[in-house]
Amino acid sequence: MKRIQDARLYGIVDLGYVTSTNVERMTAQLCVGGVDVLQLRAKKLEKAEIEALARLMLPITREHGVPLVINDHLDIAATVGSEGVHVGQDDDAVARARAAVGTSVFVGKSTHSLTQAVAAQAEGADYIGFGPLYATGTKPDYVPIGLQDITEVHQRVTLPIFCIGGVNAARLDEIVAAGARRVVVVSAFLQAADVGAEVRALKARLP
Ligand code: TZP
Ligand code: MG
Repeated sequence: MKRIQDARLYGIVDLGYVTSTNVERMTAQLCVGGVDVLQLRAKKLEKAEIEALARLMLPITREHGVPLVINDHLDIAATVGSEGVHVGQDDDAVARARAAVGTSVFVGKSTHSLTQAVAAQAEGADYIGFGPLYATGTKPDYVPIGLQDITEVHQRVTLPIFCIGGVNAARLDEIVAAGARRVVVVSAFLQAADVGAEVRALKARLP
């Protein structure tokens, strides 16, 4: 199993872009393409359906040695035995997440500023998301933070930092030039004509 500490490219199966019927196929394509970690994110689905999707994904992600992260739902992560769980600023605290899923499961936290990033590290998160860098339809209500804090967040936070929000092939060079080492890509992968090829190509360009 790949370690979150070594992960550079983070994919998300977001049910805003993928239908339930296509989750298995999309999971396989993202894994074969080369994501290092994969999240299940389903803001509008019932819990039972999210749990069922997680159970569909797990054999595929495991076959590829890719850790599966459940977004928001600590109980689902604990029940299905995913490798990771992810919480946002308005979700459960990291300590609560860890208590729910146990010490072998890594806990990620979304951050939207330098202050939140430093706080997430102090709170005991295992990695952070940092963004949205750009305006994105995947998280439409959030104000983009731009690229200017990427260098400083890497100076102040020693955890793995995954830059997120509007990341795509066209923007990758400027994101990397701004100091990013790890990225999350959602819609640019899920909407690609050839998902596997898109993942492979973007990964090859991460320094
Ligand atoms: N958190 C901050 S931005 C974002 C999340 C979940 C969405 C990123 O999606 P995309 O499509 O890669 O912009
Ligand atoms: Mg959340």
